[in-house]
Amino acid sequence: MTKARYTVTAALPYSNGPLHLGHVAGVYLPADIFVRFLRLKGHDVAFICGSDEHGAAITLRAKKEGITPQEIVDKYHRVLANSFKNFNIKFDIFHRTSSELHKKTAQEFFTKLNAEGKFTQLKSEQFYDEEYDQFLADRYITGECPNCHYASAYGDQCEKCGSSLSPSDLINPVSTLSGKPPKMRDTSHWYLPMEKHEDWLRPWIKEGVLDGEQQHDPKKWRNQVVGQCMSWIDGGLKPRAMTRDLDWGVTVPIDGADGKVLYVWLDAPIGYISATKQWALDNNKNWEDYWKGDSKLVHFIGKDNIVFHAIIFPIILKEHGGFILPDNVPASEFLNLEGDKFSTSRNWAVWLHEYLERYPTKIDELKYTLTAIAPESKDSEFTWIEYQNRVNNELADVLGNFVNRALVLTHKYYEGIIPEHGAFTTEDLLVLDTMKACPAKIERLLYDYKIREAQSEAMNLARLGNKYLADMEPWKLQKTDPDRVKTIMYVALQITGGLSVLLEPFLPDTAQKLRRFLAMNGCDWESLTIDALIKPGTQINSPTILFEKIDDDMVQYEQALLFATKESTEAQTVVPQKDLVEFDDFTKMDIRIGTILHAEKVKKADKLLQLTVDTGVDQRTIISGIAEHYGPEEIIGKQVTVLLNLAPRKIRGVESQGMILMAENSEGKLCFVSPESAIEPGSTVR
Ligand code: B3M
Ligand code: ZN
Repeated sequence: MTKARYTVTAALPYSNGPLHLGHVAGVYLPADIFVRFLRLKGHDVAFICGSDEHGAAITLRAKKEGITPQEIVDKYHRVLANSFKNFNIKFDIFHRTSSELHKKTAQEFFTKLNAEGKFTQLKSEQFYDEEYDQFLADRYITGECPNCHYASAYGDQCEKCGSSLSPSDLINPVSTLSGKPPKMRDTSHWYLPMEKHEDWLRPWIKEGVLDGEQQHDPKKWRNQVVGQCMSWIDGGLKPRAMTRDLDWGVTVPIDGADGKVLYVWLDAPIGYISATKQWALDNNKNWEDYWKGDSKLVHFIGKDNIVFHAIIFPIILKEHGGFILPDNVPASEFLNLEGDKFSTSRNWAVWLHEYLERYPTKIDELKYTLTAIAPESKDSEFTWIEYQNRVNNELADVLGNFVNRALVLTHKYYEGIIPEHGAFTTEDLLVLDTMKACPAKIERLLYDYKIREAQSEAMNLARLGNKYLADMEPWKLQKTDPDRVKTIMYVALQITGGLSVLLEPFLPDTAQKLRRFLAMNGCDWESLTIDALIKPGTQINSPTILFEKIDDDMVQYEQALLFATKESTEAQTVVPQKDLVEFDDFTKMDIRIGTILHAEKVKKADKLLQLTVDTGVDQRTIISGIAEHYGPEEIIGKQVTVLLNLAPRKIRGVESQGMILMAENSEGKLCFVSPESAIEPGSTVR
């Protein structure tokens, strides 16, 4: 039977920043393990990735760093590609969505779908920055989150509570360009009428059935993936705009679409196809074999990308026609870090490229730990203590110790020549049989995307070997029964050979080292089931230490670094000082202490309270936007700071005569500025 062909993709990272361990544990490492395993099993695989170089994520970063979007994507494409290379994550290609081939491919998709009437063109109103003369992408608008009231939520998402938003949901939206409230303006876009696709999506996702044919095994899809898709579909799919008003991206290839680019979530997944095309060109392959033939398409992603890969992209592929749909979308949950979410903006992260700079030789140590704690079915957490424990107690004390004993004793007793064995005892046979059963067991787990469990199975063999040597104590027996020791060492060396194969997908550098020690050539997954994986009489090489222990200093250093960067970024969130003003300007403001006499909610305005304040000068009405922070009852009698001579303004039909001054922290929390102890109303503040 010929082996299935696979097209495996790993989410294209935005080319606007480096990778942190959360990305690695959730997407790139499991994908790499899966692909290495497939290759060992003899499957034909295309392993595809690249950088996602369009969208507002890029232009915003460019603005922040004060360079052009092109410079940003060039810079981070290099950083990303290097990190993958140095971490020994081996894509067949790491392509770019800014390439000409990609633009052409994405435009062809759009043109075909548009010509066939698969989009609907709709007019809508969209936020516009009049000062900058441009429409604002969702990310270019910030404001207060309607759910958790975080002050700096984005137009598409609140990073605090995680809810997805649209710009019009935000309270008091402002443009991140001018800092001013944006205006609504008419625009028109091409929409994908997703609601038309609910009927085939349901059975395809839930049962794996498409047009009456069994296409994939739904039991292999992770619960959270099916769950998230079904809740989207059950909530009713809506038309989604496939174009954007933005000056960075793949231009919409149609007359009358000036200033418009393809929506980044239309363009990016097509990037998998254009990357495959480029790889095929470079390697004398046929890209269509991997997208149109009988290949199994597998998308490794994080959970925030599920709907794009399991709903939107499949719709696009199906509408285009001729393409395969994903066989599986193994999405990960999130990895947390030392008790908190990874956060790029707060710099709460361990960056892969920095880890690799500091510990260029500790690659498999990190791979092992990240796979052992991989957030496969629920969120999980990385801590430096866990890393230390995994490396010291598992890699060094179990795997390293076992291999070292087996090899060192072979050199000591037999000058490095693998001995012949005598009759096997039940213990010997148990160990050998367990090893023979390993490939099938691990294989089943890997084909089911249970990568974490698969690694733990492979490590169990090292555990068994380590225990076997500890129980047999060949170092004691050597004086009394050297023949028996030959058999023990033979068994231990077979297990070492077995590990050099089983660990290959997970710890490729270590597995290769083991094979070098054992003078094995090649790595054959099926070889474990045969007797004598390595033949007696083989001369093996001297071992070196596999894993050095992680000392407390390293752990403390890393923890300190993490907490220090967090503190310094938190310090940066303080609003910078404004331009200087003259003293005369300041004295123009009449600021006094007043007492709140009465407070009530303003009808149909969630944020506003109407206050009556004794200012010492008079009793006046002030409308204040504090209703989400204080209830009317709790502030009556409170002494507050009031700007008295602010020109009166009508708010919700009521004239507000002044302003209550509030202190606001970086998260938008408001509190009163009040005198230390009671003071007469009208006292001036200077
Ligand atoms: N660039 C989004 C992300 O990093 C994204 C994935 C694209 S995959 C086609 O979350
Ligand atoms: Zn929120």
